Amino acid sequence: MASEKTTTLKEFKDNLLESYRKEFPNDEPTICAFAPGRVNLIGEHVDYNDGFVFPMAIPLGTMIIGKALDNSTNNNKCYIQTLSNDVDEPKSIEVDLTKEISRFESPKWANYVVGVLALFLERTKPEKRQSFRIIIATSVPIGGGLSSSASVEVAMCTFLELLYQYSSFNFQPLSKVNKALLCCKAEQTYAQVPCGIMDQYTACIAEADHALLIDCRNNTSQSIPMKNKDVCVLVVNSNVKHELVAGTYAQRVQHCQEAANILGHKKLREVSSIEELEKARDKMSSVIYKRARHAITEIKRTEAGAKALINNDYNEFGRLMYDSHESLRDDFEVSCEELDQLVELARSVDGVYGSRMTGGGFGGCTVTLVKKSSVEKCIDTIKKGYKGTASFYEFEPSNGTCSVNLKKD
Ligand code: GAF
Repeated sequence: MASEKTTTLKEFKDNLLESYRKEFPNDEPTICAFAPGRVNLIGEHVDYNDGFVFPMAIPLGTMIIGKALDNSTNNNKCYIQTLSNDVDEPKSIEVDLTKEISRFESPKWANYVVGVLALFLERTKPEKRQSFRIIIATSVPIGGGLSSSASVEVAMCTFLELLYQYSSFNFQPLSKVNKALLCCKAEQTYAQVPCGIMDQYTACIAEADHALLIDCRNNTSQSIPMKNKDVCVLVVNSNVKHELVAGTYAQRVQHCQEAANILGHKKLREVSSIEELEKARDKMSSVIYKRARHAITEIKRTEAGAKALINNDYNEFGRLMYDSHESLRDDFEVSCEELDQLVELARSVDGVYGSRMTGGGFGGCTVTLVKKSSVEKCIDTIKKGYKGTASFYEFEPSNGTCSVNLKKD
């Protein structure tokens, strides 16, 4: 098989349970929480412009296993450990629940977890704070543009919901949308990435066999069936991570806001048409103009893409994917040589409907819509032509976050 094998949730849970038991013998965990990563089919860099995005959850994600601890014997401490091999910083941290929970300078991964913990406590105001121990594992490639960070945040929030359901009588669960908003805020404030809502929303709300058309202006969505046994969503990881990412993302957010301000709108979503931008072209620098042109056209492409998929018009959807890639490459300038090469190689194969970079950019993955019968050919062509070493995933649209009471399991 040319694509990577995806472990089932059961295998993932069994492996993590084994690691937990090795680390903490005779101390059985009680809660298991999972949240998926996502692949965005179209609608890139428009969530923070209040636009439409069209992602689906993938069967890779983050799993957290753990248990409540006795507050008094543990001095109100929480013990948090990651099993990720991708982090070269310390793999465990402690949090004191009697103190204010502030962000970590290091390890960086800790902020995705403690950010959610801090905001969860602030939002739900439980009658008492509960100590716990957790270990975290993720199957989403880090820095691959498949939203590993949101999967950690949402898995953490799901873990906390179950922890507090068990330990507090008055605990009021969060709505799915509020949960996504909380996790998004944790990323913005603790990890300090000014991201939009797409990744956390998908991890909370996605449904198996459906893609999600999310309207990021009012945080509502429509699940669109995406099960066709003849069509495959092929995700190709370029396995490159360029250094540029963090600062450049924030800069793109700022460029879009600048354009919206010049046009007299709160967000670029409010721009009625590309003509409105053209009329104001001499009021902005060419860079700001190009950023705005990407966002405005990408929002329209995403709405059109969802319609095409509803009509099973894969040719039209594929055409929009190529346009999206070109706009991200030329106007938004977030692609890179490797991603461009992957898209062009896919494009050369008969049976490929469309292909584009997916996620924040500067490395990471492409997403390709391809006839099932042409998948092997597509993988082969990329393997032969790509200048690096790529990994391949065939993804089915998956469910959002879930949790299990391990005691009942
Ligand atoms: C990252 C962000 F977290 C998302 O909010 C989104 O902006 C995406 O990049 C680009 O579409 O995943």
